Amino acid sequence: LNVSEFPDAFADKRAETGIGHMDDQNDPVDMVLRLKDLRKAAHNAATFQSGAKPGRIVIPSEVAIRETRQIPFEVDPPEHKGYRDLVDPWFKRPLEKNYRERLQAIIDETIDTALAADSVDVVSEFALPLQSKALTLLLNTPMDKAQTWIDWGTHVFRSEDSDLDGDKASILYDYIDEEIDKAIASPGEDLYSVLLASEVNGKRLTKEEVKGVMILTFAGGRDTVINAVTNTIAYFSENISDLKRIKDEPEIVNRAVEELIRYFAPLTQMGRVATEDAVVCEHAVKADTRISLCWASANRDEKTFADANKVDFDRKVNPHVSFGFSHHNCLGATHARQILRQLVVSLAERVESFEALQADENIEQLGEFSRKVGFNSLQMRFSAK
Ligand code: HEM
Ligand code: EMZ
Repeated sequence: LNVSEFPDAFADKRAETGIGHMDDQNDPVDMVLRLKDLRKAAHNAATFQSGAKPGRIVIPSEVAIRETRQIPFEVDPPEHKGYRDLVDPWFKRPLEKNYRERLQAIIDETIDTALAADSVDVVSEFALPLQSKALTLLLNTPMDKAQTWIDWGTHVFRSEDSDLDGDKASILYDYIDEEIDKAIASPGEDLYSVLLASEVNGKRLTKEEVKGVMILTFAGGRDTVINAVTNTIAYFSENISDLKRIKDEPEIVNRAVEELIRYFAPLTQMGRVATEDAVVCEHAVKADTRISLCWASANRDEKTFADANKVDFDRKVNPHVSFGFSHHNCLGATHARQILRQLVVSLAERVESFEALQADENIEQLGEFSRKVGFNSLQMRFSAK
């Protein structure tokens, strides 16, 4: 088994033309593959908008299964700022001591379970429960809510047999509607209640807007975190000396986590819709067609990242775009980073080795490209120190 390698699917096209192409539900996508072009396009929200029809900037497009606009993700500047300023402080809470302590308890318990078992599926028995339990901290809801979310599986809009699962989406929408109604009936200290009591530009958020923030919080932070956690364990299983190094030099953990996130790029790409005829990397883009910002490709751009296919914890400059770039950079990054940092340190302290027993890779088919983004399942034996 080789589980620790995540090849660069875009190298040739990035060098040749800088633009890839894929078809998606009769709404094709021109993929921006070079870091410099990606940054320029991400900055230019007037020409490359996020606030198109809800679901359209996601690839695969969710237009067929979603009407609610995700906030602040599908809102452009200048309106974006009001929403972003509202939620920013809430999403910084993972830096607080109390939050970190409660997160540590969740991580400890997850590692205990893995060490006690003969083997575990890292996706469904490690990363998924860890992500779901950690999300109760971010939402400030009771821990017992996590079981419901675990039962939904790894993606709220996708299932093993379908990239767009409308039935699954309805379960999420109905759940959020119910939780919003409960928060209206008896407000608490949770994210639903806080949003319901908030104003943006002097106006109370509507129920639909609150729903838009909550859908995004459930969807955006799910398979991304699950892939990041699973891939981290896959990486260390075949590079155990790197984990031993963290034990000896825990001060490098932040750099190590950034490098792992660069390498994995858990979200491959995100779309934008051209508001006018435009040019990207000498390529004509017609008004009302889609481009994508391909984070995964830009992270391997040799012009910025020497030896880009190598995981190097000593990489000094690491301007990766795994968490996006410009206005819409990831709101959940503080939470995701905190999970990964504490997880890596804890694994370094407690785990002697990992043995991969069986792997089913999750390969995305993106037109001319296929990219390994993570695993559908990964059976592993954890051995204690
Ligand atoms: C935005 C990646 C975890 C919530 C983004 C963007 C990327 C990204 C690339 C930019 C999208 C764009 O420009 O259109 C990731 C990765 C994660 C992760 C790789 C894990 C390793 C999370 C978590 C949450 C979250 C845990 C919350 C629970 C969001 C939100 C936005 C966002 C709300 C939109 C921000 C805005 O529009 O201003 N994420 N994400 N993400 N992410 Fe994450
Ligand atoms: C959307 C997206 C957010 C989308 C920043 O990314 O994540 C995807 O996994 C979801 O399917 O709806 O939330």
